[in-house]
Amino acid sequence: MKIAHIIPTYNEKDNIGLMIGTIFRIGRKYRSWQNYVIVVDDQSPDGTSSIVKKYQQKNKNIFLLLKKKEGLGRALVTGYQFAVNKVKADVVIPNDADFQWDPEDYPKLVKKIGQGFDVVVASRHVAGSKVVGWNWFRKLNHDISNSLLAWLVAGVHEVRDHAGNFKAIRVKNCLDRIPLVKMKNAGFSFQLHILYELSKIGVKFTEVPVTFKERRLGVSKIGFNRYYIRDIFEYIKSSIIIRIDRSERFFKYGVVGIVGLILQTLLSKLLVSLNIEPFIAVSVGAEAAIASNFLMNNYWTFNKHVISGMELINKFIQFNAASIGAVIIQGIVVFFGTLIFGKKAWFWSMIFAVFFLVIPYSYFIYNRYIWKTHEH
Ligand SMILES: Nc1nc2c(ncn2[C@@H]2O[C@H](COP(=O)(O)OP(=O)(O)O)[C@@H](O)[C@H]2O)c(=O)[nH]1
Ligand SMILES: [Mg+2]
Repeated sequence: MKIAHIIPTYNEKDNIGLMIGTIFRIGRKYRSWQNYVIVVDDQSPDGTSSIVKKYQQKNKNIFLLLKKKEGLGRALVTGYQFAVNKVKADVVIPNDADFQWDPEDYPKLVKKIGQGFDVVVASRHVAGSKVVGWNWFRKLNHDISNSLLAWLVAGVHEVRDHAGNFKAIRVKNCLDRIPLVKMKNAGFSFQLHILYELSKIGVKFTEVPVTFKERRLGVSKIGFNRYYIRDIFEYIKSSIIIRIDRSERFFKYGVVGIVGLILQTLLSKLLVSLNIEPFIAVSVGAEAAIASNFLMNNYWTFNKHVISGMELINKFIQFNAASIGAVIIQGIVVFFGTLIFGKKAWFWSMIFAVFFLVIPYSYFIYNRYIWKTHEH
């Protein structure tokens, strides 16, 4: 198993060598692990990179990515992309250089990946977690971004600690499905954004309790400077964008469903009034609703990924194949409903079928098949 450790650095000359050494020392205890360290340095003026270069001479598994000062978020995107595309890692583990997150904990994270979890977050908010030495400013800063913004405003509930860097992420079928190129976060809002992106593709999350310590050497980059203010605003903006993204889709989804049901009712009513057997009328109506749902979802709900031409036809056939069960369920229920209660019962039979059978059925099918294929 290839494990890529991503360490963003800005003025970490006192920590980076020790961090690289510690990661490899721990890794050697596990025979089947190949460890790689990717240091993403924003040309730190303190000469962090020259220390990394020294280590590189003895170890081929160390990479140094040098870029201009663009912030933590940009550094992490660069590191993640390198880990996925160049190192072709199986697991990615970002961590800070300053030992606040103890690298000794990383085997615990990897083991959870081995147990089938896709995203394993080192957490300060689960039973057994501990935080040492936070002052009121750090605590307030964390509580606002974590509890107020990430949990309440953005509504990301897959984990309780959204703000930390230290985590393990499976690459195959997980991180490799995230559009990293589109992530533009400059600052620490990257942490929330990546969790949100991962939550959207429906992977398995877990949290591992750890002790979060004080920085031993060097200085924190957090404090009142122009980067910090920019990052705070970016975090607020990200939280709101995530909330809108979520609720907008949920809202549109509901509207599409209602429009489909109205269309189906009108068409079925028309056909019944033309003396067509109700179970056939309802089946035709159901098919019309499927077509309407499909087109509205394509051009409205998922308007950022509109498909067209041959692909639209292919997808429609796929969508129909998945939805055919819904047509059949309604046909059968209306057939027996009218058989037992008379022809007039067609409408309530249809409503019963839609709410108690078709909606749960579609929910299952969409989650299982349609969104899977949509995400790629
Ligand atoms: N490449 C890069 N790394 C950064 C930047 N800002 C912070 N880091 C690194 O990100 C990690 C966490 O930063 P730190 O200053 O400890 O933040 P704090 O723990 O919130 O006080 C450390 O390894 C920093 O060197 C940046 O702008 N660019
Ligand atoms: Mg730190």
